[in-house]
Order: sequence, then C-alpha cells, then structure tokens
Amino acid sequence: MKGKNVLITGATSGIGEGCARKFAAMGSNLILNGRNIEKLNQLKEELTALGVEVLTLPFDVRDRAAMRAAIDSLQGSWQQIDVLINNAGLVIGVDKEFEGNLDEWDIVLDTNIKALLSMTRMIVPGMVARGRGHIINIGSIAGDAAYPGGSVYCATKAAVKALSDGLRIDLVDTPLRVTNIKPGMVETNFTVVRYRGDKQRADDFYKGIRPLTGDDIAEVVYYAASAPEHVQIAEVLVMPTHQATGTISYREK
Ligand code: NDP
Ligand code: 8X3
Repeated sequence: MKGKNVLITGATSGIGEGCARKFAAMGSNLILNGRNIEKLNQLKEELTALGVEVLTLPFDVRDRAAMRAAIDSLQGSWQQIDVLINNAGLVIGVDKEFEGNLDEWDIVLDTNIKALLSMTRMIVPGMVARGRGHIINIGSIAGDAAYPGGSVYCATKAAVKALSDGLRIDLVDTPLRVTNIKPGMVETNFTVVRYRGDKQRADDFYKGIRPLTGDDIAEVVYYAASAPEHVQIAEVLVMPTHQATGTISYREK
C-alpha cells in the first residue's frame, strides 16, 4: 500500500480517522474528507510527519456540487485514486418508523446512501480507465436485519450492501475490487450523534461490554485493501466478542 492514494470520506472521527492513521502508518498517501476543517488540518499535520503526503478535501458529502468541485480540483497524481473508502455516515435518533423526523431521516438517507453512490459514480470511472482500484464501503451489521428503533438506519446499510454487491457485479470483468465491511458495536462519536448529543446516554450504551474501536475496524479495512490482487474480500462482519447479532450481546453486571 506504500505510495498508493487512499481517499477516505468522514476521516475526522472514529473509523475514518482510524483508517487515516493506519494507512498513513503503512506509507499510503491520503486524501481526507470531512466537514470539520480544524480536525482535518490537525490530522494532516500529524500524518505528514510520518513521511506521507496528505491532502485535505473538506466538503459535505450530501452536497453533490461541492463533491464534484472538490474532485475536479485534484491535481496531478492525486487524480489517481487507488482506494476509495466510503465511510462517512450517521444515524440520528432511535425513533419508530411511523414517528421519526423526516428531515433528520433525509440527512441519514442522503449521507449513507446517496453520497456513497455519488462518490462511487465520480471516482470509479477513473479507476476503470486505469485498470486498478478498490472501493471499500463501510456498511454495518445493521444492514443484515432491522432492529427496534433502527428502521431507517438499517435500511441505509442494507442499501450499502446492495450497492456493494451491484458494483461488484458491474466490475466483474475488471481488475477492480469491492468490499463491504459490516461492523457491529464500535465506540465512536456515532452513538453521541445517534442520541442527539446526549454523551451520558452514549456512554451508557457501552456499559458492561468492551466495544470495538475505530482502530480495530481500520485493521480490517487495511487487511482487505492490502490482500493480493487476485483476492477480493467481498464482505466482512466484525463484532465485539460479547456481541452475537445486531440485538444480542452479553454485558457484565
Ligand atoms: P463518527 O461519528 O465517529 O464519524 C463519522 C464521520 O462521518 C465523521 O468523520 C464525520 O465528519 C463524517 N460525516 C458525517 N456526515 C458527513 C457529511 N455530511 N459530509 C462529510 N462527512 C460527514 O462515526 P463512525 O466512525 O462510527 O462512523 C463511520 C461509519 O461507520 C458510518 O458509515 C457508520 O454508519 C459506520 N458504522 C459505525 C458503527 C459504530 O458502531 N460506530 C458500526 C457499524 C458501522 P465531519 O463531522 O467532520 O463531517
Ligand atoms: C452501527 C452498529 O449495531 O448500532 O452501524 O447498528 S449498530
């Protein structure tokens, strides 16, 4: 992966930040996206010190025009993206499907599905033309089965699975690879956002169980990206040891 160009959406926190650190440690050059410009600059300073090149590309992934302009602004070898990590995503609330806020759900649907699709649509043609590339989508265990209070989020992650599988079919006659990584419980800012900023409720969610970290998922992402060219890690489901399904886990009292 040394010298490869890796673009990560949502690199300012959690899984995306873990991926940025892991790929930089392994010598990849990074294009880091997110909306938090201060955090992007901080990461750039930290990771550049490791001897890799880092480009920040701040834009809201829901803004298709901003995405287009950002990608069009890439110069020289930065245009040659080897690995696209479609990671930016969220959920807001744990409401029932017939009670939730449609405006909040628009944000979730636009980020988790439409932005991932737009990034794929804008980046993959270049990969096909160059005859190399890897698209790694961060799905979720939530895409395997719906759970209480997760209807819309689960639907978006089921969509990520379908988009990953469909893209793999569409690219079957090319050297490109497509991976869908499906984490279970990972302790990141995700749960704070899910509980609309209620940090105490987010902390309570992880009580009695040792969750995964963004760095744990980054190891899996890196494993898929660095597998030999003829090996396509199509899908990975990864959970804490004390989690068995999306709804069944064991918590120590
Ligand atoms: P975090 O909240 O820690 O990170 C989310 C990242 O997404 C941030 O960097 C944020 O950056 C970025 N992001 C959100 N909205 C936008 C936007 N509109 N435009 C650009 N960037 C955006 O959560 P995680 O790291 O946990 O989540 C990453 C992915 O992992 C998501 O797709 C999530 O669904 C998935 N996942 C998480 C699990 C978990 O338990 N945590 C389990 C399974 C999957 P910024 O605020 O700077 O824009
Ligand atoms: C996030 C994991 O189990 O909260 O995708 O849905 S879960």
